[in-house]
Amino acid sequence: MFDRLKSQPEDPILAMMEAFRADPRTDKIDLGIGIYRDAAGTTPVMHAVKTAERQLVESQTTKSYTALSGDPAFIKAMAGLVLGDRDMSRIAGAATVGGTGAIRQGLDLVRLARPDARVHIPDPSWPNHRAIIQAVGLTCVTYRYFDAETGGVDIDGMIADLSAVRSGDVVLLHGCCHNPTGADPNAADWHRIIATLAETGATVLVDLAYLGFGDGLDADAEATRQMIDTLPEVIIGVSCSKNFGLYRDRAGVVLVSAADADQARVVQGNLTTLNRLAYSFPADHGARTVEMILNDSALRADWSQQLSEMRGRINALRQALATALRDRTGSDRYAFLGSQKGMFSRLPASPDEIRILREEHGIYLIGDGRMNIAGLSQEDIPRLAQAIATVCA
Ligand code: PLP
Ligand code: TYF
Repeated sequence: MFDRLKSQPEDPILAMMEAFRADPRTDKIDLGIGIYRDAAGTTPVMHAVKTAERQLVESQTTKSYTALSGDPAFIKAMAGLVLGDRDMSRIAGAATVGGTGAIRQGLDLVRLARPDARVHIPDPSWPNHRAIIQAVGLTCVTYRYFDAETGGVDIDGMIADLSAVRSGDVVLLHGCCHNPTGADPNAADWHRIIATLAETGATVLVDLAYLGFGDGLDADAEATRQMIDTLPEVIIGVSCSKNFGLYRDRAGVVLVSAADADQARVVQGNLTTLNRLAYSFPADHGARTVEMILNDSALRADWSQQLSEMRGRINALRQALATALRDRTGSDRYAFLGSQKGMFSRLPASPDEIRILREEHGIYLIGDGRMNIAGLSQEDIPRLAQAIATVCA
């Protein structure tokens, strides 16, 4: 049996995490995997999470199974967080194993409905998107997205490619804080994107893994909300890993906006079945912690405040790095770092330059030049800027 197995390719991001761990240098800088770090270099358990977990330990009387689609109060609270006070009658939802589980269940739902669907992802995208699309047996194609010259979105190229999408296909969009480039469409761009999608009849899959890391919770949900208001079918994969700092507890939700309430009921049954086939009941601890925070005004305010401090730290690091690079290079070629959104930016560096940064300077980026800005400390910035100015042509 197992002699028939082929070795699997590594995830480039997780491979870089292992390489960093194995490096004995004490002054190494990890800008690889997308994990938020505070000024002390730690990934904190958020205050509201600690408080909610304490309350949960004290008050929980049973650990008996929840429902196949997870705790309904969690799904409702997450739907409220993402969609605001919209009518939920045509929304189906299921708790999942993190945002990855949400993307997986969303794509499996597509496979059940349209096994011949093509899924269009941005070029570039999170590597797991293509891997999961292919694993469920769907066809993966890319649309133009990033303009490496400006560090922004190639909106004309993107619109041209999306115009050619067929009805019955799926278009995957990063709802905010694009991974790996940090380049997000602006409000006018979103307007064009949504109008184009409305004409194609495609189903949209929104990946929301960084809600609250760009401009704020409501601002980051705005494009997704407009899609819900305009398009008949939208799938949303939401992760609680980054914005609640719950990474290993694996909390996430898949929300589906269907054409009407009857269709939403059928979708709900399919999501429930997909959970049963994959793992029966989804994990509850992280989901319940999130639900307790969102439904308690004091905990929610505390969480939202800490999230805005995290966002503020990332933005301050962006400004400081852009300024340090302007000073050292005497040019504005790195100004894009200051205006991009979320944790990531992509350095326009060759594979060789990225290797030199790693081998000679102990600075770990992903091979495509992606940097996790949230992995930096203010003290790292002069050394990082000097290294980039020295190594990159
Ligand atoms: N989608 C994107 C774009 C991501 O960067 C990530 C990574 O965290 C995920 C989905 C999945 O997140 P999770 O860790 O919750 O599975
Ligand atoms: O892009 C990142 O770094 C995060 C973490 O298979 C991650 O999204 C990376 C790879 C992966 C799962 C999570």
